[in-house]
Amino acid sequence: LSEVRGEGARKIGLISLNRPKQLNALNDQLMDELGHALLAFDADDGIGCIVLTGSEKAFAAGADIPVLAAHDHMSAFKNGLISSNWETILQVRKPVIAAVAGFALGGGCELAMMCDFIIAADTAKFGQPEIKLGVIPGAGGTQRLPRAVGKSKTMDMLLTSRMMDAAEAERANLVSRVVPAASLLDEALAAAQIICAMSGPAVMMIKELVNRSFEGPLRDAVQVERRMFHSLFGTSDQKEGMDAFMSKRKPEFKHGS
Ligand code: DAK
Repeated sequence: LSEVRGEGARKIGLISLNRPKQLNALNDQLMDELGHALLAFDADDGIGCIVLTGSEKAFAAGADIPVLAAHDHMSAFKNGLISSNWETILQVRKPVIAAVAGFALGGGCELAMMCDFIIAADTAKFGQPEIKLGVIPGAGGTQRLPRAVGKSKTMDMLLTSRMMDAAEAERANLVSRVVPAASLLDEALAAAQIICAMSGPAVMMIKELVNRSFEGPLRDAVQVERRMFHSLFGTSDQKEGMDAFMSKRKPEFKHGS
């Protein structure tokens, strides 16, 4: 869902992820719509800043697991797993603020980290629980999370699958601020409104330069991550992990044997 909010010469593009029954699990259609909405706002001179949000219960609970579960190694490698619009957000030159309430897990956490900064509701929970499915993060999580919160917390979260609540996420610098859930959208829109009133070129240059401090080796690393992610679709643990999730039972992993 996308709409224009705010006042003044340059307004805010607000995008809301909206698959409530699946906790905003990210599938092709949603990622394509998101990609198009982002590019449309980016191209619109009347828009100065973009806010990306989800629902009260979930920003996004990750990639759509039944979609992932249908893949094998070659289909993942040849066609990608989900829409090519996964990284469209990285082409956007205007700032994108993630306003996160509830779950931001797996690809949902990775999507939030691809935004320029995260404002969290006190209900927010961040995690990269892919290991429970017998796989690893596939959209930058192994690279962007350590850049944000450091190695130890990243290892802890990725290896144990534990979630981080909003207070911990603020202490760890994953989010820029935590606000009461009831005022999340207002706070994010207020920040966006301030940015809209700033010089557009300066805003775009700050975004480009701050991102440059992360981007060089990151891209290569994410590409390596992608190939490894694809390769896990050749393991029985991936089939088992995803089947167990869909059958609502505990997985029994064979550890690659
Ligand atoms: N996919 C599909 N459906 C999901 C889902 C998901 N990720 N997460 C939740 N749902 C669905 C549940 O199946 C359930 O559906 P029904 O049974 O009602 O039909 C409904 O949403 C409500 O969920 P729960 O009943 O489980 O609700 P709870 O409050 O008990 O638990 C939860 C909420 C978020 C803790 C739990 O649903 C959960 O653990 N969800 C899975 C989280 C997860 O493992 N996420 C990581 C997925 S892997 C890539 C790009 C991205 C990715 C990979 C590659 N490339 C570009 C290569 C990303 C991968 C991932 O994100």
